[in-house]
Amino acid sequence: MPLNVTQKLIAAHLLEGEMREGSEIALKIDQTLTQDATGTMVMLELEAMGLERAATEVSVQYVDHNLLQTDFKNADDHLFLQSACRRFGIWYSRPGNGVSHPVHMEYFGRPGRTLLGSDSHTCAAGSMGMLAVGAGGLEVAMAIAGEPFYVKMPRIVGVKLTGSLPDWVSAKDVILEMLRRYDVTGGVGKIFEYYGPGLASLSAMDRHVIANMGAELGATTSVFPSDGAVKAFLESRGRGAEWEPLEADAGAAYDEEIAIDLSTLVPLIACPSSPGNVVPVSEVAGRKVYQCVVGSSANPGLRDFAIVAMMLRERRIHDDVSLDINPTSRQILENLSTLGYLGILIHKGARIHQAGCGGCIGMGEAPATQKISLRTVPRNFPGRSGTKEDMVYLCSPETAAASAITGVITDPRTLGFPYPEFEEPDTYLLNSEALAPPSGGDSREPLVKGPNIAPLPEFDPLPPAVEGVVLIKVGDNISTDEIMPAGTKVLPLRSNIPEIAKFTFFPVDEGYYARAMKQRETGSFIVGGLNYGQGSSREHAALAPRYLGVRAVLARSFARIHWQNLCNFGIVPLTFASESDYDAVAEGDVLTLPDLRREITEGSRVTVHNRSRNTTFVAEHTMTPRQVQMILEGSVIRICRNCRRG
Ligand code: MIC
Repeated sequence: MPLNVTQKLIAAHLLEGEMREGSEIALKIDQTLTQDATGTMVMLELEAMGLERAATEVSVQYVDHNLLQTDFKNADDHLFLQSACRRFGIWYSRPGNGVSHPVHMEYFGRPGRTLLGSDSHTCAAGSMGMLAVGAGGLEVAMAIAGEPFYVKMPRIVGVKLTGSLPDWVSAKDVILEMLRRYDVTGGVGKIFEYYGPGLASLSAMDRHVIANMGAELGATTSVFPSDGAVKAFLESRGRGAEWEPLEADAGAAYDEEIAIDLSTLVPLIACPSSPGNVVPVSEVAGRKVYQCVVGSSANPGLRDFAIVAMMLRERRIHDDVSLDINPTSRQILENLSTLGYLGILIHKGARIHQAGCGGCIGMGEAPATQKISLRTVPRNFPGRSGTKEDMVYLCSPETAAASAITGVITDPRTLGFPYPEFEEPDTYLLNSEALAPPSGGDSREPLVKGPNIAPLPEFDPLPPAVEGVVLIKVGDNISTDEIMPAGTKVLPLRSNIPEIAKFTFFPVDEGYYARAMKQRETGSFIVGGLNYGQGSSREHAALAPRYLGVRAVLARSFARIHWQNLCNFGIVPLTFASESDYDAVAEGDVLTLPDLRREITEGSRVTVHNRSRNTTFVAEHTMTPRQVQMILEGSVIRICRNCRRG
C-alpha cells in the first residue's frame, strides 16, 4: 500500500497498536527537547523516577524562556538545569543561545526521526521530515528514560500546496490562512501533511513557520517531506551528510484532503485575542500601532529579520512605534551582523533584545495600556503579553515592518515600493560555542538546587468516591495562559509548585487560589467549555490545580496536551454528554461522584450527582486503561517509580 510521509514516520517507530484513527499507539522516541520553563519539572521528574542516564539518541535542554534575572530564581534554575544535564547525559544550550525550536532544527533535527518536546511548538521540526510532537513534561521525562510515547492515532489531513507566494506574502500568511479556515479547534486529533508543487518555493525555515503554528490549530503535529529544500538547509549548516530523502509514495492517500493555491493568498492578521481570529490585513488597516515585535519561534529565520532590515534601509521607524527585535539565536545574530542587516536594525532604532523567547511569553516587552502591539509570535491569548486587556495582533514580518514604518496597521502591498528580494546564503556562519555536549552522565553528579527549587509534591491515589465544590466555571477555548499565566512574575516559579499555585486562574479569577486553599483537603472541581486547556504544554496548568485539591475537570471538550497532562497528574478529565448538562452546573455547586473509581475502571461513563440542585447526570471519559491506571495511582510518577524499582 502506498504510504504518505506521516504513515512512514509512524510505521518506522510503532511499538504498539495499529495505525487506525483514534486508537492508541505507542511510538519510539529518538530525540527529546526541553526548555527551561518546563524543563525544571522534567529534571525533577527524572530525579523522582531514579533515572541514571538518558536513553535517547539525543536529548537537549534549552534555556530560552526565563532569561531576565531580576532576582535569584531564574539564575538558580539555570544552574539546576546545567547540573541535571551533567547528571543525566543531556546536551545543554546555555541561556541566551537561542530559542529551542530553531536551534534544534539547525543542530539536531534529522529527517525520519521522532522528536518529543516539553513545549507545544516542538511540532516546528515537522518542517524537516520529522514526526515532532509537543507534550507535557512528564511524558518527555518518560521518553528520556526510554519509554514509548502514547498518543491516539491522528487523522491525517493532506494539504496540497500549489502556486507560489505573491510579493509581500510569506509563510506566516500560509499558516494564518490555515487558522482562518480551521480556527483554534479545527486541528484537534489531526496531523496536517503538506505536499504538492507549491512546496518548491518554501524553504525549510518557511516550513518551520507553518509547522510551528500548527500548534495553534490544536493539531497533534504537522509534517513536511524531506526533499531538496531540507537537503539545502542541512548542507548550508554543514550537515549535508545527515540528510535522507523522505517523501510520500506515488498514489498515497490521506484521510481528508484540502488545497491551498499559494498565489491567491493575501497578507493576513490574527486579531485580539485568539490566533484563530484571522482577517485580511486590509480589513483592519489604519489602526494606530504602538509596538511591533519581530522574532520568536514562529518567525525565526534569517529571512524574517533580514526582510525587516531591507524594508527599513531607506526609511525610518515611525516616531510613535517601538520596534522590538527578538533574535532567534546567537547564530542568527551573528549571520545578521556579517551580512549587514543587524547594523541597519540598530541604526534605525530597533530595540535588539537577547536571543530567546522574550515578549512571546511575556518575558519583557509588555505593551502599554490599551495600545496595539503587532507581533510575529504564535499566540495572542488574553494578557499573555504581560499587559491586562492587551491588544495583540499576529502577523508576518512584512506586515509588522510595514506598520512600524507607517505607524498604523498596514497591508505591506500598499507601501508603494518594490518587494525586497532576499537571497538565502549558501553557507551559514555556525556558532555552537554555547552548546555543551553531554558529559557522559554521572549519577553521582549532584543536582544543584537553590532555594527556588521545591520538591515535587506527592499525590495520593484516587479514592472510591469524590465530593467537592465547583470552584470555577469557565467558557470555551480557555488557554493554559489563563489557567496558569506566564510572564516575568510567574515564570520564575515553574520549579516551585506551592508558590506557582498561588497564580492559578489568576487572569480570569483572582480569588481562585484563596477559595481553593479552603477546599484543598476536601477536593474540588473545575468546569470548562470547549477546547479546555488549549495552547501551551505547561504541565503546571494541571499540577497546580491538583496540588490545590482538584479531582476532576468537567468540560465540553479538551485540548490534546492538557488532557494528557490532567491524566498524568491524577485529575480525571470528564466530558459533558450535552451542552445542557454543562449549562446546568454553576460555580459553587457541590458535586458528588459516588462511584468514580469503579466506574472509570469498568467503563466510560461516570455518574455525577449535583447536590446543590438535586440532579444527576452522566459524564463520559475517553481515557485508555493505561491512563485510568495513572488516575487510580494518583500520578504517573508513582507508576514509573514503581516500575523502575522493578
Ligand atoms: C508557549 O508558547 O506558550 C510556550 C512558552 O512555548 C509553552 C511552554 C511553556 O509554557 O513553558 C508551550 O507552548 O508549551
